[in-house]
Amino acid sequence: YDPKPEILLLQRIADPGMERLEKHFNVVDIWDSPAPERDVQSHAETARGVLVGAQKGLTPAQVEQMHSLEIISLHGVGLDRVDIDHARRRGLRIAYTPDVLTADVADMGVGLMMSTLRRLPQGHHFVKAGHWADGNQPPLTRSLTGKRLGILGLGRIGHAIATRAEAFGMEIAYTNRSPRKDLPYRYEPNLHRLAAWSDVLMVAAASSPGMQALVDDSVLAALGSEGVLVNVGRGVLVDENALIARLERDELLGAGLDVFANEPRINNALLLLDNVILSAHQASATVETRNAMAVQSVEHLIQHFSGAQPDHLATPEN
Ligand code: 8YV
Repeated sequence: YDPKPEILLLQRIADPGMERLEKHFNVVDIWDSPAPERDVQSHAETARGVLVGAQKGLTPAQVEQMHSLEIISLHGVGLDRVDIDHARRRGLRIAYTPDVLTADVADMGVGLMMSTLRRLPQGHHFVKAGHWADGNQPPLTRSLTGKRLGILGLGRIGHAIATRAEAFGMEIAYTNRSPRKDLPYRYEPNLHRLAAWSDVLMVAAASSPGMQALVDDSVLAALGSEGVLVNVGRGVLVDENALIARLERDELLGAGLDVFANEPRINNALLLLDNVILSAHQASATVETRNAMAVQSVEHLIQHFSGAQPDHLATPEN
């Protein structure tokens, strides 16, 4: 008899979290499994918790099979891998890690913005390829200072991006489900108008049903041929085919992307473009933040199974 609750692990987590997880639980690690569906099925009656990330989640049908399931602990902030309504109907708890990654994700947004405007990766390759030594100069790039930053989604991450952009002397406006009256930035309810105003459109929103391709071709057209798109939210928020078509025709200045419609097998057309900077969904991927996310996502499980309410619940309880 094993008194430790069984936890299905669908996400690789950093060592400090893994050690705690193994101490408190009977861990079934299926992150690397060649047949995760079969593994979920064979633990459907016994697993009382799952730990999931942005890469691998559970379908509602899988959740439905899991009769002992009590809690889904998400290693991350984006809830799009979990069907919240379905989980709520099932009476499941969903915990997530909203605060610990904010600064790093915001830094990545700013880093991609700067890399796109100043063409840092292209400059790096220029030097390494020996073009500078051969007497050439790379083309001039663009300033951040004085540029207009439009932020789609002024949540924790969007706000942290805004405070960083202020330090660069950028003008800031945003669109959001509702205005943030507590913040000094200009609210623009209309995404097209925001894009038309912006030099850089920064996608920092979470993805929820109905938000697919919110940044569509007409929004990209409004951003214009001097405009830059940065995405640290979710790939599905942008019409990626429209984005690629506009980048191919130089109808945008550039794009800095950490997230994609299909990860990790991204659209090959992106690999051929010189005006795009690609990052492998790395915004939260620092040692510091991944340690914190791992520990926090495990802590939520420990809290739940010791009869406490987890600190960060996606569906708050009274
Ligand atoms: C992680 C993320 O890469 O928090 C999110 O929503 O997408 C990222 O922080 C992911 O959750 C890793 O599991």
